[in-house]
Amino acid sequence: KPTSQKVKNNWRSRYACARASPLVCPNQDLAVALNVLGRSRELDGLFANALAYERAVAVIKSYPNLITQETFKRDVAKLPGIGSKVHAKIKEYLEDGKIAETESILRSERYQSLSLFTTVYGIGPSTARHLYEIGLRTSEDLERYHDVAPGIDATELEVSESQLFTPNGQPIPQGNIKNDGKIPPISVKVALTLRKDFATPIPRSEVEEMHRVIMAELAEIQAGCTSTIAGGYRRGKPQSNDVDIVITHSDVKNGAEIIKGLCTKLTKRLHERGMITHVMHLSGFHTHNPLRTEHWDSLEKALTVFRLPALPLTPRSQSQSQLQFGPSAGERRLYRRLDLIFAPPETYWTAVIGWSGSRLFERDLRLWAKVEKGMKFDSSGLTRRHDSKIFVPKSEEDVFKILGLDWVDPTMRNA
Ligand code: DGT
Ligand code: MG
Repeated sequence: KPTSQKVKNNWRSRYACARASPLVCPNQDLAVALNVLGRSRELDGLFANALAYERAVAVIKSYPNLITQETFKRDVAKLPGIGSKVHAKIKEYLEDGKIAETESILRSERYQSLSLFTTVYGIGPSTARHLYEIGLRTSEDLERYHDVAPGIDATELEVSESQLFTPNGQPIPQGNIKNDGKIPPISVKVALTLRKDFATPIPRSEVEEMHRVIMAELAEIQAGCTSTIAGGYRRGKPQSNDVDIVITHSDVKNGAEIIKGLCTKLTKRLHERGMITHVMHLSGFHTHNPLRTEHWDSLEKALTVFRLPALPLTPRSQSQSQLQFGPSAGERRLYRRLDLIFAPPETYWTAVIGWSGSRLFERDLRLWAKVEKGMKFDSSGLTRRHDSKIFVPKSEEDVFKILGLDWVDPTMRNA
């Protein structure tokens, strides 16, 4: 990264993409307390409300000083995104050291149940509310309702794994969640089975190991590919919920042609190796996915379930794994959510930015491009609106330059 381009401390901007947002900010406790309010609005389906809180939290995350009565009045109260409701909550926090509504939400059975239900892949806020309304509260209730064994977990998959495989990269619908007849990308039974694995955060070392293994497999099918681990990992999160890898080809001239169909080929290969066990989406076709309704780009991608092979039982690996704190030889590896995104060289950098997040940073990048620059930004490219002129950025820095934004390091995109 060029050190010459320093981040301008533009914390007053209304756009998250023009501010520096560290992973942990000087007002972290306040941000966390306000975030609970936003999350509860989201679980209640009040998305405009939730977004308002999300914006306010992001504004606070970029504020570089400790918020006190004085700095609140002087700076924070005047910032865009701090409306009257949030204003009152911050005031309360400064006076009492806590927000009463946050405390009561965290204690409430409804919030706890809805939060729990949405940890199951494919269950969004509206299905979660339905399950709550018909009387479900705990994970045991959820298991009983879906007729699966109490305490079911991923070890269940070991025996029946062969039938879960997805030949031709096609997802096999394994059942049906009773939410308006929509077929989930993976059955509720499988999702329940994977719930605990998915809820276990992925340490950076495992993200890197997955990336290594995947790129080695890709090199067997196609030489010359390059990649970036995007997502929360790139923003410096010590642990991630899933792994997002953006891939292109180093041949700038023929890369677009070379990567065509490569996503499907790689997915199949990883599937044959036993590493990809489920596919929720593969470029070319969409399965219904209630969690990703917002914004789709036109890149080839595979949204999958992935598992590293168990470490071999050799004396060498045993002594190695005693040294490293990782999994020991023969131990079950956890199932992980893996997204593979293929971009032609021309749109590689917009894809990398588009998949690095955070969600709000991306949202404001699109808004900034549209409102301030008359451009259209998304992971699959950068165009000028009035004449559809296509920009071809040569680097990540170039994207910021074209958009007229100061450089924001990925680790400062945690809006
Ligand atoms: P986490 O939860 O630790 O995985 O944290 P993130 O920030 O990696 O969250 P994730 O993986 O859901 O998303 C990473 C970024 O990728 C997000 O800021 C926006 C982008 N993204 C995710 N899903 C989609 C999608 O379906 N379409 C497009 N265009 N972008 C997406
Ligand atoms: Mg991610």
